[in-house]
Amino acid sequence: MLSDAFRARIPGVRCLVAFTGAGMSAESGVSTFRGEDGIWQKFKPEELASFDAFIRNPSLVWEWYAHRKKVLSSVEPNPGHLALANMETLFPEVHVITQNIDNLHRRAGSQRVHELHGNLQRNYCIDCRNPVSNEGLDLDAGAPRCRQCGGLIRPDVIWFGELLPLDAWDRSIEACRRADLFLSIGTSGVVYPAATLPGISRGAGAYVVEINPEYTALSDFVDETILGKSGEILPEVVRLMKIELRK
Ligand code: BV8
Ligand code: ZN
Repeated sequence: MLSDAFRARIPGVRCLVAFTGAGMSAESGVSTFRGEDGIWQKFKPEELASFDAFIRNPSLVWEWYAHRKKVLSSVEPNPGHLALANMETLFPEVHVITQNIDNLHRRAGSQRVHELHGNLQRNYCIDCRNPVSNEGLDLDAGAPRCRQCGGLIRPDVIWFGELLPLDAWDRSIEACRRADLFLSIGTSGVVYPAATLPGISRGAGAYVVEINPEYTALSDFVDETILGKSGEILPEVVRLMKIELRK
């Protein structure tokens, strides 16, 4: 499963970065975006995941996010999430940089999680920015209004055309530059600027390994691709890492 080059790197790893996308949560039952069953098959991203779409049709956008929030309350972290959390016991510094908004890395126990595209557990008022948790919302009552000022409440996620959270982005860039090993897991690598991270880390000297059942837009720019499902591959990678570290 692991190449000699990958095995050779493991003993010297001080900083490991795991960069994850929707495929990481596929085995938890959270659908991806661009696969054959992906949610973008039914909708176009611009139609839903943008501020303009939200202002044009708040109840349609809320219907989509309310559905995804309900899905998230019924899913669990899968063995891939748990394996990444376990890696924190093997190396001095492990960062999870995720494009996902499903909160599953935190629920799996990962401590250093950088959320580039926000988190579906959080919402805020577009006028007074009053934060509102999911518990404070009736997910079946259309687009909710702020109790303080009556403004529209939106999910705390980064839509197309919106800037990524600067602190999460800065910390991610810093971790990528320090990484000895960079795992790109379950992402098609088509959304920017997140998709620039593997190249930045490789340019700074990291060994970059992609884990995905198929080749992606990133495959030509990584050191190796392990074809398979992250929920199956990652526990095996942790088992082999432990053997290499005991030698
Ligand atoms: C930005 C949150 C600066 C919401 C998401 C014009 C104007 C402005 C910007 C742009 C523009 N043109 C292009 C851009 C940049 C744009 C962009 O990249 N567009 C792309 C589509 C071309 N980016 C932005 O707008 C970003 N902001 O640039 O700001 C700026 C600002 C103003 C003006 C100029 C510049 C913001 C991007 C963030 C968008 N928000 N999500 C929500 O979720 O509802 S993006 C969305 O895509 C998710 O976050 C998702 O994570 C992300 C990436 O997708 P993936 O995670 O890779 O998922 P995907 O389904 O594609 O792939 C799944 C993979 O898993 C597959 O490879 C599959 O094989 C694999 N898989 C399946 N099963 C498994 C598996 N792998 C492992 N195990 C399995 N079991
Ligand atoms: Zn308000």
